Amino acid sequence: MLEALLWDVDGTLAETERDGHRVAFNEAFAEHGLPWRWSESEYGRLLEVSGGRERLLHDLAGRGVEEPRRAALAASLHEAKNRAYGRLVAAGGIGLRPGVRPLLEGALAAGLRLAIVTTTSGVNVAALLATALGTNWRERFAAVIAAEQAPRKKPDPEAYRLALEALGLAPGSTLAIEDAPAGLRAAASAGVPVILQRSYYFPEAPDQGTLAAGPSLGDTAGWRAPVRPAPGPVTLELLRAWHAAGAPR
Ligand code: XBP
Repeated sequence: MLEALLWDVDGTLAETERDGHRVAFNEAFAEHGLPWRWSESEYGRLLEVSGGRERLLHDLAGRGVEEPRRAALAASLHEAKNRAYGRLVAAGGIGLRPGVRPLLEGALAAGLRLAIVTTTSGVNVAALLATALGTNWRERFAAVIAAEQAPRKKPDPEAYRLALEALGLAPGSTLAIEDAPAGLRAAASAGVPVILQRSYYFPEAPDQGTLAAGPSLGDTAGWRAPVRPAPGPVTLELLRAWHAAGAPR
């Protein structure tokens, strides 16, 4: 029986990367007097590295920035990026993706529990959700596992294992909603069944092993799923049916 929904954040709850984190990284570069900026396509390639600080370290290494300056610069840039991201989302720049809010509300009304399972810093999760759901956003979630709780980032399953532990649930009673290959791998390694909602940067993430995969929770069109959906948004009833039907492919 389905008892909890485990939500990835970036790309899944909201399209935060291109117009959120990327723009904020570029503001941080400008603030530090650095001449380079990450283009949309370059940032897409950099998303193969999970975690904003790790992404910076990777990029700085490629630009020949040596240790110990590399680590100090990455830390300072990451702090500046998170401040810029906070300002950007507080200004209402990034909303929840279609279909997400009704699913969150429907799940809570039906007595399911919600968890956040992300490799993003907690401060960024809080900034996004306080704007999208209100300052009492935290009350909706039985567990919030972010970068501080799970330093081994996706595709490592640590964040999912910690979420299951916090909820006291077996993986089979939960369902992860993810968008990126690293997230799919993290959930699968923890034994958590996954729904793949495709995102701007991962339109072609391989869907092997997922219960269902499609473009948007806001519309069942284009979904590959074990139970044929009626037209309209992806509902909690549908998620329950997919979960019940679901031996992963
Ligand atoms: C997405 C990430 C994050 C964000 C930036 O995580 O990899 O690194 O791009 O956030 P998820 P930070 O898909 O698990 O939500 O700078 O806070 O790392």
